[in-house]
Amino acid sequence: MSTKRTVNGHPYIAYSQVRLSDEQMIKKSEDFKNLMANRRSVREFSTEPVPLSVLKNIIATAASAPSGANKQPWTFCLVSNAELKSAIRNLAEKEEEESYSGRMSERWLKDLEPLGTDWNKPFLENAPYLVIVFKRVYEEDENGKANNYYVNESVGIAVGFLLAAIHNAGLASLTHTPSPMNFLHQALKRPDNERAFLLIPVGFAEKECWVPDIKRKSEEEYLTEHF
Ligand code: IYR
Repeated sequence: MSTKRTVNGHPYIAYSQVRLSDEQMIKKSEDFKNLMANRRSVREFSTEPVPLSVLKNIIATAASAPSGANKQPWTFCLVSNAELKSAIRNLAEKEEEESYSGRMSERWLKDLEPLGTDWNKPFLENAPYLVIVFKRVYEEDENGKANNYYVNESVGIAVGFLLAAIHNAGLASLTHTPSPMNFLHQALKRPDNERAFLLIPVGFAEKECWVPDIKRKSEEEYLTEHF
């Protein structure tokens, strides 16, 4: 049997799904749930280096995510250069200092208190890698500009893949949202059609690292069943 055909003039390839037994499915889904339940956002990063090939694999996993009309509206900037990390830290801290000392509401600051965040962002220099995710709002060719579809949803899904891949590789991450983050556009010399989406330090947690004792919602809170 041929594994290639044409549908409405477009090339298709045969897709064969690996079929697991119920027992295998239950075991694998349980194992993955337990793996991901152990993921935590970390703010204390060690400066210990990480092999570049690990980061390449992680980013390739993220870039395999589904997207609106398969436009893959993302660019991942991988930063390890010390001067660039330091410049990004300075620019982020300038914005964050203004946010924490006036731009954020009292209620917001109160909500963040248990997480112990402030404007000081040493992890932007300490983590061996920063992954800065850009969304591509439109594409431009000789026929002009065309908006991409479901850009936030698509890039959000890719970041979900990214965070899972980072954790699966035994590394720590933080979803950092300096606000506003357009300074990243200039710092990384991105084109007009890109907007900064998220900044993710990646590396090993400090040997002694403390994270807040957060509670996750129970199944009764996050699931409604309609059988
Ligand atoms: N962007 C700031 C503030 C911040 C906001 C939320 I919502 C968080 O969950 C955590 C931090 C910062 O990165 O400190």
